[in-house]
Order: sequence, then structure tokens, then C-alpha cells
Amino acid sequence: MFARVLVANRGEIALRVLRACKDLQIATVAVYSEADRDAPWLALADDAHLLGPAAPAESYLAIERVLKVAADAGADAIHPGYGFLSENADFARAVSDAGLGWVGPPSEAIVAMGDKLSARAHAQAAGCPLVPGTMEPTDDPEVVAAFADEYGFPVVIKAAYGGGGRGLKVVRAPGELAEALAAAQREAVASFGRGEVYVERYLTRPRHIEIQVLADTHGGVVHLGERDCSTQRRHQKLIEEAPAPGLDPDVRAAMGDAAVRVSREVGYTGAGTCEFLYEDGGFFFLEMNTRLQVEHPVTELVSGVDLVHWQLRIAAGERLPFTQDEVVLRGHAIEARVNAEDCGRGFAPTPGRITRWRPPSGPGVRVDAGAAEGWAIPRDYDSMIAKVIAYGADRDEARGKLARALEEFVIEGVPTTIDFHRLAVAHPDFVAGRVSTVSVEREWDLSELPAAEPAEPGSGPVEPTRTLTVEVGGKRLEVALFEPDAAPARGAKRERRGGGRASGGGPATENLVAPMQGTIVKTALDEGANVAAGELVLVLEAMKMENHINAHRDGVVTALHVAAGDVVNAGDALATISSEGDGDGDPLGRDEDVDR
Ligand code: MV4
Repeated sequence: MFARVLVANRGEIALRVLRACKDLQIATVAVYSEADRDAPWLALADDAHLLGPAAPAESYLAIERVLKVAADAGADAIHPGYGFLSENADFARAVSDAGLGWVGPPSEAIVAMGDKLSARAHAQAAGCPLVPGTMEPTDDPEVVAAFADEYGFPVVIKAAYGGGGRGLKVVRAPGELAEALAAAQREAVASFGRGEVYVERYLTRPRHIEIQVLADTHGGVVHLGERDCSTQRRHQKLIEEAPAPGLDPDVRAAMGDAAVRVSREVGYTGAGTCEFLYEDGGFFFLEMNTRLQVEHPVTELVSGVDLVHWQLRIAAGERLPFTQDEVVLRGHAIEARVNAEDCGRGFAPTPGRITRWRPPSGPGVRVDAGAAEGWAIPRDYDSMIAKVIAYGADRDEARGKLARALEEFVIEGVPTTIDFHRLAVAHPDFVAGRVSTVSVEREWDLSELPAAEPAEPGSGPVEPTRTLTVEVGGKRLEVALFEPDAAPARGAKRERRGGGRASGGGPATENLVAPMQGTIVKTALDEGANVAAGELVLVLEAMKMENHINAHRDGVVTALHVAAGDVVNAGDALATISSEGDGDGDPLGRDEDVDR
């Protein structure tokens, strides 16, 4: 086994890997950016090294710097966590070339699964069902039209190198085809520097079900069942669970078999995940994630297998000690991702200082968190700060425990997605296990989720008395300080916004607000126009994706506050939509099918 592992990541996953190393009596080296100087997880590492002088956003991507720290600190292996360098084949190769253990799959397997068309080809070779679609890239509208003729609308155009929904365009009618193809290519080039796109039949209400695989370097490959990750919004997963509610055991076995065959086909080793779409009893391979995933704990809870232990053991050459027949899945686990985001403002990220932190615990509750009271969440990274995972003998018990844990969890200073989760675990669709990938965005009414009050000026963060972190020659040390404290920390006010709620029961505020920071591409309506809820008002480009911003209510556009080219921040008013006539605003249908 390795003697000293460098953890090339941050947040809850850095902590997760540090804990696994401690369990296995492996010494640890953490790395951190300037923005993470006083991050809480660093205290668990034996050593912590600054990844300067790169900007915080790039620090954890600096291959040469990470390798230098590994050499200086005497690490003999690197665990990349998820995100950052975890699926970078060049990094995997460089780690191995430096004579270090790489806690991940071979770089060849990362490359094989690195783009959707290559992944489809390998899945096809493994005899794994694929969504009907082309196997080659195309830039020809005629090819897309011919495909749609054969399979019918809707179809979806996908960027081969895409991810996170970028370069993904659904086409519902022949007239939209050429424009969608061009838009997908533009987005693909802007986001990934590669414009290859291809076309698939579009499944309109699929569930996202993925299979966890573990493969050793001696030919042992098993799967540990599935996770259902359908509860998502804008390609961000919110809730994941294992097993998938109501999945037929024969379908589970067939999906597991398919995932194992695909893994063998690409010479996979370590922990990996095959993603499938599932609709009407059928399943279709989408892609393989060649890393540990955020939602791995639900599989750990139902399988009793510590995935990070096995990543480390497999990387060190150990054999899996069990066969597929010996895998026993038992009970049910559900994970809720806690993000520092304002659910009442389109889930906009809300970095800031955590003034109060009281995580839940008790039987059946696990919390994996990279946050602590008094810590300021930096704005440079992903907004996920914790995961709450509940385990029960069956789904209802797990759901009850998750609901209890979410009630217990107190976080003040920043708004979080806990508000959403409290609504979600009680939603009839979730209770019934009927959630698809479109439920949250298109079917659920989130209008009751409160927007956070802006922080009061002057109620700024207060430092608790604590140890001081210093750097000596780029190495982190802790010095205990005992000094009189400043004023006590004040809990941030988290009241529901009262004003402006219409008596009619529909969305009350007149202002249509920007769900995220971005640039206005175009406006679709003029002042004075009548609009129906769900109708396109404008297009906002953010992070290289074009987002259709639709009317949040019926009414008249009494003011348009932006024009094409304007840059807006999350929460900015884009348009004012007032109800027609006086006063008694109509009760209106948020549930009506919105245009997307
Ligand atoms: C699809 C699909 C429906 N039909 N492909 C979105 C991102 C990318 N990983 C694959 N995605 C989808 N591909 C076909 N042929 C629906 C989605 C999709 C989705 C998939 C998994 C999880 C969440 C999703 C949200 C929206 C769309």
C-alpha cells in the first residue's frame, strides 16, 4: 500500500479522501490555493502545501505545480478526487511517468471515454444499448434532417466533447433544425474548442440512472448496482439515491452487465460510473465518468463497500476480494447536495461567511462537508459545501431520515439549497419515486422558495478565536492564538421576503430577475407587449450557454430594463411584468408547459 498520498482537490471530497487514507494508515499531503488558506479540511492532512502563485481558479489545475509538491513532500501516489484534474489523461500519464501511483483509471481509458462519440463506439463494441443516433460527427443539416425523417422528432444535437448541457440542442420541428445545428456548433467551439456535433433521438421524460463499477488490475470487474440521479436542475444534480425506485431487478442486472462489459472493453480499472437514460423499461448508454463521483456515498451505504478504500487498494495492485455474486445490496440511501445558493433567485451561487453551522447526525445520517462555522466560502469554486446522506431499511425510512436531517441542519450566513430539499423530499412526485430529469425544471412549483435577504451592511463576519494558519516556506503550520475576541458573531436574518406577494396566489413580484450573471443576447418582446407565463422574454448568455428567460407570470411588459449586449448580475431586474387590469392578479399556472 502507498505510504503517503497527495490529495489534489478541495472541499468535501478532499476531506473524504483524507479520511480514507487515515483509515488505511496512509499519511497525507493536502494542497490548497490562496483562496483556501484557512479551509477546514486542511487540518486533517498531515501536511498542507500552497499551490501558488496561480490564481485560485487555476491552482488545482496546475499539473507541474502539483507534481512538484508531490516530489517535495515525498508522496508516492496522487488521488485527484472529482472535477479538476481527475479526468485529465495528460495528468494521469504525467503522474505515472513521474513514478507515482495514480488513483484512477489508465489514461487510455480516460481517452476512450473522453468524448461522446468515442464512448458510443466502445459501448456499441461491448454490445451495450445506445440511444439511436449517428456514430460520426456531422455539420450537414441534410444528415440531421434525414435522421429525423427516419426516427421522428424530437431529436437532440450534441457536442461530441460537450458536458454539463453545453452544446446540447433539442430540435422539435424541421424548421428549427439548421439554426439548432449552428447554435450547437457555436457553443461547442466556445466551450470546448471542438465543434464536432452529432444527432440522437431525444427521449422526452427519461430518468438518469447510473451504474457504479469497480475494476481491479487483475481482470476482476464488478458493479455495485445503480443510482438514480434524476432530481436535477440545469444539469446540476440535486438529489441522488440507491437503488432506483421501482427498477425491475432484471433491468438492473442487464444494466449492471452492460456497464461491466463496457468497462472491460476500455480496460478500465478503479472506480467508474456508466451513465444511462432510462425510459419505459428501456435503458440506453450515455457516457462513462472515469472518476469517483459526488454521489458515491449512496452506493457505499447500500453495498457496504468503501469506494475510496478500494480505489486506493486497486491503485496499489490489490485484487477485489469479492465476485459479482457476493455483492449484496441492502436498504436504501438518499443524498441531498447542500449548495451555497439562493433557491429563490434561480439557485444563484451565494458565497460568503458561514456564521452558524449545526450539521445533523444520529442513526442513518451521514454528512460529508467541506465547510465549518466561521469559514468564508470562496467565490472561486463550485458552490457545493456539504452532502447529507440518509440510510434506511427501505425508501420511506431513508426519506424520513433525510427529512429529519434537513430539519436539523442549521446553516446561517449564506442561503443554501436546504430550502429546496425540504420541499423536494415532501413533493408527491418524489414521495412516489416518479421523478424524471425534467421534473424540477418543468413540473415542480418552486415559487414558494424564499429569496434570501441581502446581508445587512455592517453585519460583517466576525472571526472566532481560533488557531492561526501560517505559511513557512510555502508549508502550512498552525499556531494557537489566545486573544480577546471581537464582537460575537450574529446570525444572518433569513426571513421570507414579504412584500409584493399577490393575493391571487401566483408569482407575486412583478420583476423578472436574472437567474445568473451573464450577457443579454437578445430581447424577444417590446415594452407594452402582453405576455403569458412561460413565453420567451429574452436570451441570456452565461458561461457560454444561451439561456431562454421566460416570463414568470402573465401580464404586460411595463418596463424592459435591459437591451442586447448588457451585462447583468444574478438577481438584477430584467423586465417588469405587471398584471393586466387592477389589483386582483389572476391565479396563474406555473405548471403550464413552458417553452424549452
Ligand atoms: C439526452 C436526453 C434525452 N435524449 N439524450 C444531458 C447532458 C448529457 N450528459 C446528456 N443529456 C441528455 N441527453 C437523449 N437522446 C436528455 C439529457 C438530459 C439529461 C440527462 C441526464 C441527466 C440530466 C439531464 C437533464 C436534461 C437533459
